[in-house]
Amino acid sequence: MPQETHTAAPTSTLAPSRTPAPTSTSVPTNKPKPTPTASPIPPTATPNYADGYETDVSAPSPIAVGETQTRNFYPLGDIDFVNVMVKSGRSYQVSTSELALGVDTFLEVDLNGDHWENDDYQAPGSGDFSSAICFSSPVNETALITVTNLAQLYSAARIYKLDIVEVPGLVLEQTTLDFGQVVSDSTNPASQDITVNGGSSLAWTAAADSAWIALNKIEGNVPSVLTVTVDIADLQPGAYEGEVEVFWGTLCSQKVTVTLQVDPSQGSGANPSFHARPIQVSHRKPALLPPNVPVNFTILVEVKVDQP
Ligand SMILES: [Ca+2]
Ligand SMILES: [Ca+2]
Repeated sequence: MPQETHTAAPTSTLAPSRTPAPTSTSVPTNKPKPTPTASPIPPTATPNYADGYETDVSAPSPIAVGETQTRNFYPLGDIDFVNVMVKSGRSYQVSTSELALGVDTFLEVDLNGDHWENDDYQAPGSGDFSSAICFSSPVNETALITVTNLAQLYSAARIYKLDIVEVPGLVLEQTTLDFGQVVSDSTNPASQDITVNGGSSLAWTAAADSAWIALNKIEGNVPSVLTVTVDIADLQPGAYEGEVEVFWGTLCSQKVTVTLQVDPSQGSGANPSFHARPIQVSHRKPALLPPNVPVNFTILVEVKVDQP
């Protein structure tokens, strides 16, 4: 008997899948070019606008005799401190020059307990605010130079030049001339002398600042004597003070103070005891009310009962 065989049911064949339509290849777009990344800038140090001699607060920076330094006033509140070696018996001139806009130097020198200072050596109206000091040293020592900006403006542009040079020394034997008390309308007091000493044949000039002071010469060479007279003809009674200034070198000068007391002459009626006392008339200023201001009056009425 034939055995029944099972034929395997035909498996369904998979319907052929549709092949996907080829997709259109996308047109390559222009890819944005990578922007170059900025290379990092290495951090720079904060710019220092101070002059090359800073900082000089804790220890002044040095300058040599004959040297010129270009400096500025920066940062805020900057004051320049400078040291210079000076020698006994020598004289020196320290000065500032070529001041930028906003610079008005004030110069000081300290040496061996002595102090000199100068703001402006040019006259008012010159527009020049530079400074100069001449000094002589009795010792071999370090002098301290201090420069301040009186304009109080501080930036890299507030520039000036500082220099120190040796100069011939000049010595005035007198620093004051006191002509004492003189009676008005009398003869002038006796003249007095200023002795001018210093380096060999050093030239000097002189000037007085007051019309009542006269000089017998306005220039000379050391050693020499400068004679000073005072003329009281046009002076009213009172105290007078003037100056004689002697100049040498480029910027150096020294002043001699001249004092004089002119007293009233007798018979001039200047004695106050003979003056009639002026009659003093006082005017009482009336009180004024501003216009259109109402004024209130209060009238008090006292009623008395008549006694029978
Ligand atoms: Ca400075
Ligand atoms: Ca000045």
